[in-house]
Amino acid sequence: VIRCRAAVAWTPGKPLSVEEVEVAPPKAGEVRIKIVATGICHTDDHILKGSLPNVEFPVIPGHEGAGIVESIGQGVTSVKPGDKVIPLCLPQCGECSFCQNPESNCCQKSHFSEPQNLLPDKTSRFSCKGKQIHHFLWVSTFAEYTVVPEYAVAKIDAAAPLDKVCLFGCGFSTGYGAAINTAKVKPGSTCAVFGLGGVGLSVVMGCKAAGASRIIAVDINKDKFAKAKELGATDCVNPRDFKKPIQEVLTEMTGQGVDYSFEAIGHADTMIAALASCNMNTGVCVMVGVLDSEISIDPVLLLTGRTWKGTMLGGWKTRECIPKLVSSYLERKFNSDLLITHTLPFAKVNEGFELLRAGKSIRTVLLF
Ligand code: COD
Ligand code: ZN
Repeated sequence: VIRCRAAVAWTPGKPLSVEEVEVAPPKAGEVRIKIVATGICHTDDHILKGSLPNVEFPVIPGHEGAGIVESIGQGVTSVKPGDKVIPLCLPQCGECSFCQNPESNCCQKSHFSEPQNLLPDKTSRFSCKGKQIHHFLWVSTFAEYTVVPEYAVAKIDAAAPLDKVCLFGCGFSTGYGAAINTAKVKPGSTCAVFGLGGVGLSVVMGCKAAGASRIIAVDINKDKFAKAKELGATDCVNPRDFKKPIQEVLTEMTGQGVDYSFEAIGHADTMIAALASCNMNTGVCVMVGVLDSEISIDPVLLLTGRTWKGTMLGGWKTRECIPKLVSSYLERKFNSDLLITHTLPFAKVNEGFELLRAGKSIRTVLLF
């Protein structure tokens, strides 16, 4: 058993509490990882608020980390102690029908099929003050050591800087893949990206890499626009600057509406606006954000031919593709470092959340 620091969410609505926790050794088929760096994603804030379904308290959040294998359980063959890895909040078991389908990445061992609050044997490896602590999406990267199933670990290049590639555990991969894999943005096309956080700005990078000729970035916080332009946005629009609905503004700007729209905020109204912003016939709208409520839409929006899709971790088959993305990063095919605005010691995790809520950070990376 290892004793180390972790940030525990004891109940919804309270800040995280940095505690000493016990982390049990990995059982058969599991890997214990020393987390070196972890990003703060808005989804972690949803946990703290208690607004994410199927999460059980007390819990150790965090799902955007990178680290080094400390020890392995019986039967683990794909990684060994000392390997650099990214724990995967979307696993790739390799055996289910979705893993075997080349078109899909939503492994049936994902949290959506069965809550991942405990490891597959239905026990936790974490305890604190005599209490069992739950895992989050198995990965719980706000802990100095964490235990995950082997099929939720991606081995990456030994040269990868862990304080940078931790973003590939969620934000960068989700946004970049939403453009490249889910929307399959074509060269010369027009795109609109709603929400310029770490995820939305990664969508902007994906649209640019795919050769989009116009990328319209939409946010109510104009302080996000400079970074969006740096990453490839050609126009920046603040919905609050207009009286008419943003979908009308975008339709006027583009004639018929954009070819591809993306929602990376997680609100019902912006999801409908994003859908209505892509052109009525061949337009494709990708939902990246998780909803805070249900939505109802006019079916005519789809009847005319629009496509409305969602994406899980950008459509990447995680164990296979995340290491390749890391290699592309090392070859400087894109610069995801630009998303990191703050780096803080782990003890300042709550300060990191304050920066996110205040709209002052894109990604804060916490270092153990
Ligand atoms: N109109 C325009 N922009 C808005 C509005 C609005 N009404 N409201 C908020 N925004 C902007 C904010 O100013 C901010 O710039 C941006 O939206 C949101 O950015 P962040 O930094 O708060 O959030 P991210 O990028 O870390 O995460 C956004 C998600 C939508 C991905 C996240 O909240 C979410 O829903 N995650 C679950 C879905 C998912 O795919 N998860 C993958 C694993 S996490
Ligand atoms: Zn995330």
